[in-house]
Amino acid sequence: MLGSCSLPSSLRRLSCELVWLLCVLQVSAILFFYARSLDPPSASDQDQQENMAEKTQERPAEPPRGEEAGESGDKAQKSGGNEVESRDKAQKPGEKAEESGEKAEESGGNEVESGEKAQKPGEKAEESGEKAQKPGENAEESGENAQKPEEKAEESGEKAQKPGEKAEVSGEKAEVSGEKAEVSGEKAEESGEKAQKPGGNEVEPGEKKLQECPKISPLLMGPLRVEFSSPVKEELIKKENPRLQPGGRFRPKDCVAQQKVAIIIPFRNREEHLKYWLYYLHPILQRQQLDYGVYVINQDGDATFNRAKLLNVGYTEALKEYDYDCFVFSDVDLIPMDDRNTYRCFSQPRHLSVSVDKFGFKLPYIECFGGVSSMSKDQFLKINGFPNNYWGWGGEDDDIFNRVTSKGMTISRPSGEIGKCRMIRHSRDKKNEPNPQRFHRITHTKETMSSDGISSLSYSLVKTEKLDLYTWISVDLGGP
Ligand code: UDH
Ligand code: MN
Repeated sequence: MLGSCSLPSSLRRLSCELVWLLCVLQVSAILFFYARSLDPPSASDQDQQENMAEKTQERPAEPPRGEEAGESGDKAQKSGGNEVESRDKAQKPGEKAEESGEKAEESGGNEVESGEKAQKPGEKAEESGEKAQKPGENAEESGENAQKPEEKAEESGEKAQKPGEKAEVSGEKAEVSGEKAEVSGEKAEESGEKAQKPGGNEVEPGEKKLQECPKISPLLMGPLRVEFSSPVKEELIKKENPRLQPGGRFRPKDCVAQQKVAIIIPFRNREEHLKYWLYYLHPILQRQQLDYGVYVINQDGDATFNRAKLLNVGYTEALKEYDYDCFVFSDVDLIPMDDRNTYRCFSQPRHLSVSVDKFGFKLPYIECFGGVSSMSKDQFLKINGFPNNYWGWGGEDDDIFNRVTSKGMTISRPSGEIGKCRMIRHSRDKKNEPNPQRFHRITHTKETMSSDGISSLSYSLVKTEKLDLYTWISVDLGGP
């Protein structure tokens, strides 16, 4: 046995008890630590971990680069209260869009995009589901930095900001090499108009003699953002176009414009559309370095609408005011999406609204000449202007097409890319129902065009007014 057992019995008992006590303590200690290792984490540990997890989840995502300076959140909202993606920046109408490397092109004739569907003249394609967007940004005065026109507009999911918000500008200088292609080969095709000489060649002593503006404006920007979700106020348009003269007139201050362009808008009861048109077009036309005036030709009264006759009136009235050599005829609801689509005249009558969103950005049919078109004075007179007897919707544009081709001219068009436009969504206007006679009439253009046109135009002028942003001409056209 053990040596301790040889001690006196009291001592022996004591030492045995101590050994026993130690054993008990040791076992309890082992049991304690073992039990602890099996326990779930304490409440405090768990809280800590969950809080950590929550914090990680709740932590707001990092704002996209560049937004810290107040661009995200509530600022990134339409004036109508609809949210826009906070990372998207506002753009001025005519401001930079994303780069695509696409080159400007000039189709130079009747060429259209591949894949387009031919349709009968007189019929129009159905709407394709136009994407509403908000007005772009502040108009830009000519002379500001612009960007490469080769840059392509962001097409999908593109958002803008409410009118008046600052746009992101890439800082690149305007460079229009992309447009060279658009007008290449057109030198000989030019409408032959002589450049307007500054002050009729008279230069005051000390006055700087102005050079002719370059063939391609260095101020062009290329693809633009265009959208119509926030209404535009006239005051804003005025503020953003401080260089406009009464009547919506403008001429470049640093050079003599290549062409004097009257822009004619057929109109009745489309005030909201007109504001968008002015908002987007004035800055574009100024960047295009045109000597231009805007004429809104209002059909007074409630007789059936007559678009072509209004255009004839516009031609006549504009010429009473200034020696225009080019006429652009534009629906009030069509906005170009690229400022390289120059609102000027070419060697052949030009169709400018080549690819409209409403028609899936395709030319609805090859003979299409509606929407926005341009003609020099000579071209217009050659076809005896437009027909006066198309009352109601449709057919008049096809008649004009027939007039052009019957006189041996062709239709010039920008490329499908440069010719992109948006149409403001609208329903059919009262007193502009489809004209049932249109199919018949367009088969007789050749016979009727010499007697029906600018030569036979008659109307009564109701009012002419030079407003800040346009010249308002209200006329009574009579009726069918
Ligand atoms: N216009 C007016 N007021 C009118 C009618 C026409 O100002 O009451 C002018 C305006 O410039 C317009 C142009 O004439 O842009 C051409 O008319 P439109 O816009 O009615 O022609 P569009 O080819 O016709 O757009 C589409 C008919 C509506 C179909 C709606 C189906 N969803
Ligand atoms: Mn329309």
